[in-house]
Parts: sequence; C-alpha cells; structure tokens
Amino acid sequence: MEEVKKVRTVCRSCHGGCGVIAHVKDGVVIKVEGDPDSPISHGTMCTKGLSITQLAYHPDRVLHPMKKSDGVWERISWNEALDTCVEKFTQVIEKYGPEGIVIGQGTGRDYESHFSRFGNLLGTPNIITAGHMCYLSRIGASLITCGSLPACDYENNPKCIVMWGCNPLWTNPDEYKGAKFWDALDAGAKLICIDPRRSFYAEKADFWLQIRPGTDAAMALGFHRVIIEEELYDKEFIEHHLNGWEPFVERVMNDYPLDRVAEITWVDQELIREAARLYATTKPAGIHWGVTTEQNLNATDYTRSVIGLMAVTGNLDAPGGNALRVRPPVRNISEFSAHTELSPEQRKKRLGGEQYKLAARMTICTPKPVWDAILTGKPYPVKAGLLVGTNPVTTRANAREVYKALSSLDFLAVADFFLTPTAELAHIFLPSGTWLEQNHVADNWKFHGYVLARVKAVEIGECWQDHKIFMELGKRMGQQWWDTVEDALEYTLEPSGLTWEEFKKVGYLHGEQRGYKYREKGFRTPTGKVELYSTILEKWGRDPIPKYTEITESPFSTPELAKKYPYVLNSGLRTATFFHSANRQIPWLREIRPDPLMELHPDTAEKHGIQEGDWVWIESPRGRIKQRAKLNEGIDPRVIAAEHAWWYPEIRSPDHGWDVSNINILTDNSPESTDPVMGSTSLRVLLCNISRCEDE
Ligand SMILES: Nc1nc2c(c(=O)[nH]1)N[C@H]1C(S)=C(S)[C@@H](COP(=O)(O)OP(=O)(O)OC[C@H]3O[C@@H](n4cnc5c(=O)[nH]c(N)nc54)[C@H](O)[C@@H]3O)O[C@H]1N2
Ligand SMILES: Nc1nc2c(c(=O)[nH]1)N[C@H]1C(S)=C(S)[C@@H](COP(=O)(O)OP(=O)(O)OC[C@H]3O[C@@H](n4cnc5c(=O)[nH]c(N)nc54)[C@H](O)[C@@H]3O)O[C@H]1N2
Ligand code: SF4
Ligand SMILES: [Mo]
Repeated sequence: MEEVKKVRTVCRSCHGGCGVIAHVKDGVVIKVEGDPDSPISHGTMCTKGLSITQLAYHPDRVLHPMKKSDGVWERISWNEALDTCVEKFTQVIEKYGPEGIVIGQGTGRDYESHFSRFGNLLGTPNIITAGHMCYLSRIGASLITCGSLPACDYENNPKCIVMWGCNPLWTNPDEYKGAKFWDALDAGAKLICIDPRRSFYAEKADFWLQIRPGTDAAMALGFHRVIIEEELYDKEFIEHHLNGWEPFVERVMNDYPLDRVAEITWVDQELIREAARLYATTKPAGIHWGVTTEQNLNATDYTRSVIGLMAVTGNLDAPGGNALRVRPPVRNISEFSAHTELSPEQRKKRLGGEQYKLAARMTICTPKPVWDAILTGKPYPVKAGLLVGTNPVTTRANAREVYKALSSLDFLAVADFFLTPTAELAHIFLPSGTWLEQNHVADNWKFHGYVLARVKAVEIGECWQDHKIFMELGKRMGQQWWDTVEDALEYTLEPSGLTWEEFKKVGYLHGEQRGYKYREKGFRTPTGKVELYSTILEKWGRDPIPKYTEITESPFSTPELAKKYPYVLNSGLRTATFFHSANRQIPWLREIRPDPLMELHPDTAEKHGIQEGDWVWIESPRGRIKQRAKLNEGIDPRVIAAEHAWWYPEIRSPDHGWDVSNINILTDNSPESTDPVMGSTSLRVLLCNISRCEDE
C-alpha cells in the first residue's frame, strides 16, 4: 500500500482557477481539498469541484475510444479512432475543402489554444464555440472600445460595486471567484445590483434595480443620462482619452430621457437616478458584469455603453475601479494558435463572417449559419465535425435545429467524459481526461493577470487530456505540433524563462499590475482613446454610437404574439450544483437538485392553478417542455426564470430525454433576434406561456 501523495493542482469543474490539493493513494484520487496558498481561492472550493472524484470515477464514464457500428457503440483502440477521423476528414477536404469540416467546443475549458491551432492548421474557418453569446462577445466589444477586457478590481478596495447581471456566489465565472467580493463588502463597499430576480446580491444591495430582462443597454444609457445631466463625469479623462463625447451626449440627450428609460426597463426613474449618482460619485467604483447581458441582440451595444460608464467616471484602469490587467509573460492563445496560418482566402469563407464581423474578428462563427450550411449545402456543404467538450443539443438556441443538423453530418467525432445526447449522434467517441488527468498552464485565457500550474494527479483508463487529442490527431493530419503535451507547455512558458518543471514548483505567475497605463501609452484602439464612437464599427457600416434596440420578441415589439405568450422567458439561471448540461449523473449533486426548476411569482402561479413543486409546461412559438415550479416573490409577475441544459442520463435510450425539459427547444436563433455584429442569441428574453402539467 502506497502512502497518500498530495498533488497541488488547479480545478476546472467550472471555468476553473481554484487551487486544489489532490490526495492520491495507489494511483487513485481519494479526495480533494482547497489549497490555502492559492492566490485565486485561498483554500475555498465549491460543491462542483469537491465532487470531481464522483465524476472522474463514475461508472458511466467512458474510459476508451469507441465507434458506432449499426447503432451500437463498440470499444476500439486510439489508433483506430484517430485513423478513422483522419480518413473521414481527408475525404471531406478532398471533395469540399477544409471548410467542409466544422470544429466546435463549448465554454472556456482551457484548451482554446490547442483547439484553435488544430482548426487553423486544418485550414477551416468554421469554428464554433459558446463565445458568440458568452464572454467572447464581451471581449470583442471591449477590444474595439478600449483595447482590453475590464474586470472589477477587488484587489484594490472598490468603495462601490455594481453587480450587473452576475451571480458569482453560484457561478464564479471568468475572472471572478467569490472570496474577493466578500473582502470588499466587509470593508464597507456600497452595492448596486441590477438583476430581474431578487438574488442574494439584491438582498444585500443599497439599491436593487429589478430590470426587465434584456434591457441593460437602455439602463446603461439611463445612467449616462444622469451623469451628463448632473455633470458627474471626469472632464479631464473625457478631454484627453475619449473619442466621440459630443455625438454620444447628443444621442443620450435626444433619445434617452429618464422616463423613457424607466418605461423600457420597468425600473422607477428616481431609483435609476439615485443608483447612477451613487456609482458616479463614489470613488473608486467597479462594475462586475455577467453573461446575461450578452444573450440578446444588444450584447455589443451594452458592453460598449458600460465601458463608457467606467471611462467617463474615471474608473477605467483606475485601482479599485475596472482594471485592465497585465498578463504574465507567457505566450497567449492567439500566439499559440498559429492563427496567421489560416490563409486570407480561407478566412473569407467563414460562414456568416460577412454579417457577424465582430465574431469573425474573434475568429469564430456564430452557429446558425453553420447549421444552415449543413442542412442546405449553402453557401457550400459542411459534411464533418469534431466537437470537444460541448453538448450543443442542450446548450445552443433552437435545439431542434441543432439536433437535426448534427444528425445530418456524414461524420461526427465527439470528445467528452460521458455519452451525452450530443455524443450519441457521433460516429467516433474520444474519451477525454478531466482536470485531474492533465498538465497545463491554466487560466491563460482569462483577464485576471494570472497563469496557474495544473498538474496531473492520475491517469484513468485510456483517457487523454484534450490537448493531447488535438496534438495527436493534428500530427496524423500532417500538422506541425510538439512531441509531447509538456513540450508544448515549454513553448507557452518560454517568454517567462521558466521550464514546465520549474513552473510546477512555483505554482503560478502574476503579471505586474499597474493602473492608469493609458496615461503613457493611450488605449489600444485605432484612435488611442476609449472609442464611445467606434471607428471600427463605422468602417463596418454599423452605428458607431451605442444605442438600445428593443428585443425582437417582447410585449412591446410583438404585442399580438404577447397575447398568446404573455410572459418574458428568462432562461439559463445557473445552479450551484450543475455546470450547464454537466453533473446530472453525479450522486452528491443530483441529490441536492433532482429536477429542473422554473421560478415564477406566486401571483402568476395562482393565476394558472400552479403550486410549488408542480410540473409545468413552458411553451414558446418554437415548442414546449416541462420543468417543476418554484415560487419566488423576488421575480416580476411578468417574468418566468427557467433552468437550461437539462437532460436525463438515467434515461437509457440513446436520446436520454434530451427534449423533455431542455429549455433551448424554446429559444430562438433567427438572425433578426441576434446581435448584428456578434450573432449573440436571445436566451434570456423570449416570450412564453405556462400551464400546469395535468399528466404528472
Ligand atoms: N437557454 C440558455 N442556454 C444557454 C445558456 C443560458 O444562459 N441559457 N448559457 C450559455 C452559455 S453562457 C454557455 S458558455 C454554453 C455552454 O455550453 P456547453 O459548453 O456546450 O455546455 P456544457 O454542458 O458545459 O458542456 C458540455 C460537455 O462538456 C463536457 N466536458 C466538461 N469538461 C470537459 C473537458 O475538459 N473536456 C471534454 N472533452 N469535455 C468536457 C461535459 O461532460 C459536457 O457533456 O451554454 C449556453 N446555453
Ligand atoms: N454553477 C455553475 N457555474 C457556472 C455555470 C453553470 O452552468 N453553473 N456556467 C458558467 C458560464 S459558461 C457562465 S457564462 C457564467 C455565467 O455566470 P453569471 O454571469 O453569474 O450568469 P447567471 O448566473 O446566469 O446570471 C446572473 C444573474 O443575472 C440575472 N439576469 C438574468 N437575466 C438578466 C438580464 O437580462 N439583465 C440583468 N441585468 N440580469 C439578468 C440572473 O437573475 C442572475 O441573478 O457562469 C459560469 N459558472
Ligand atoms: S468555483 Fe469552479 S474552480 Fe472553484 S472549486 Fe468550484 S468548480 Fe472548481
Ligand atoms: Mo458561458
């Protein structure tokens, strides 16, 4: 019997980052605990991270490659699996060109560098991620507006925090882990919460603005209105560092009087005024934004308006405001991904690229044009796919279309831990390693200024970490890669002067953080200023100044439809236990949350004869599904908040009940409902109706 060995590593059961000590005995991880020395999490961990042992050693986990023969999965070797992929991809390339292959991943999983490199060296511009509606759209809009992604600077004691459509208590997303928020609040920071649902933060807040979902861009412009009217702006900053102040002021004064903003957002105008005043007069003040504002057609304009707020109040790149962080000296994803290898000719072929120019600039497609190409062969055929770490039939808008498109491919390979409803549509299954099974320079995609050493604790079955899957498949396709995963890490680390072995010992690197960098170098935009008037959008023939566009399907823009579907469906409320479609098979987590929940106001429930715990049909113009009712007085009676990405691993048929409670059957991906430059889909702002499920 071996002694217990402790491996210091980094979790990635969500977007990752928490420091972990994995206890390994006889080659098995027997438990994990928080690493008190982690600069990110200081010893804390959440339910999902702590459950990794139940996931990694789950009896349903697939531990070897498989192929489907006559509808039945059959174990095969890695050689056969990879050779089959090479053969099928080569056939498609010869007949249709590399653009006939779509490669896809889901949310940020720390293999973007390898994923993108694989796609670029393959020569396909058709890369889909979740980025069009999550994070990349915020980054894209930030890059064209101020040259980097601002993050609330908890490290430097903000005196006022605006929690804007984010719930980090449950989600710990992107740059943020909850612990630092607490320190700031304990130190007396004021709190403004902008959220349609009375969240934990709303209860703690000095001001809670219970906003109509999807109207955040109007709210931001309302804040600007107050700041302009009351002259609460930083004149010095505006004079030297802002592009387009006059035309912006003109728009705000003409189009966004506070009573109009109140009408759009459903929030009392005096409350908006007081909150805006508190934000603009408390220094420093940081805005902490979430994903929800990206999931409608105002995604780009919202982000740009809010960067405008940070800028005109002098909080952008100010300590304790919204930091523009300095990266540690390691190669970034873009350098690693060999993006220059994709020829201009191939880039031009990116599906939807002409329309969604911001998505194309971020080197991705929005998925809808890809589904269209698969289903219609237009503008050219897409015949094969490789999906890694994503379950689009539960997570992408208009799920029935996604299901149909993926089912129509001549060849699909999926890499995952489990046979999900998406993986069941594949011809080849590639078994991926969890974060316990990988070596990596982690968190390199984030804007928090750190990179972290994720160190392999164990190997399980024949699973490979995804990085190795991309490398080995790439090499067989004739691509240039390194011999081993660790050799590639040496390349990433090279500018830091550290080897992988040395980096493992150090544990993390932190870029040297400084405020007010723009005073020396300006902002990294074409004018060197914060572009409230965007010269890039102007070049693309788009409105260069932010505005609010009414949601395509809403009580205001489609009043006739609203008679049949009177509620605003806000879909995608996170839970502390699940990560999108993941974890439904994990006993500790499913026990806490056995069923999908939709939240509604008690008055709304009463109107429909619905009681707590009843199963409820939720119906939109695109279909109907069922979830269980949870009454919540903290929700507007006109809004329904429902969970997303539900499927039932315990249903053993190949579709695993993917369409029973899957809210994305109801969501819309029509071009009219998406952001015009990013293609962000409407997930939080549809119309729906509800009724009690009589057959349950
Ligand atoms: N209606 C609605 N839909 C939404 C949202 C919403 O708010 N509302 N949110 C959207 C957002 S923000 C996002 S980011 C997307 C997420 O969309 P996805 O990324 O597609 O969703 P997940 O369920 O996280 O990922 C799917 C699979 O990845 C596997 N997986 C996890 N880690 C790894 C790994 O390291 N390697 C491999 N190979 N597989 C792994 C899991 O087992 C799971 O089966 O969903 C979106 N969908
Ligand atoms: N446990 C868990 N953690 C996760 C995930 C998960 O699935 N589970 N997913 C990860 C991913 S990929 C992402 S993108 C992040 C997202 O993390 P967050 O950005 O925190 O997103 P949500 O939790 O969906 O919503 C945050 C808050 O926004 C409110 N909200 C909903 N609609 C609107 C709106 O239109 N405007 C405003 N102002 N507020 C609104 C909701 O009521 C909620 O309180 O979480 C990540 N972390
Ligand atoms: S918050 Fe995320 S990184 Fe931290 S323990 Fe939970 S799942 Fe892991
Ligand atoms: Mo996301």
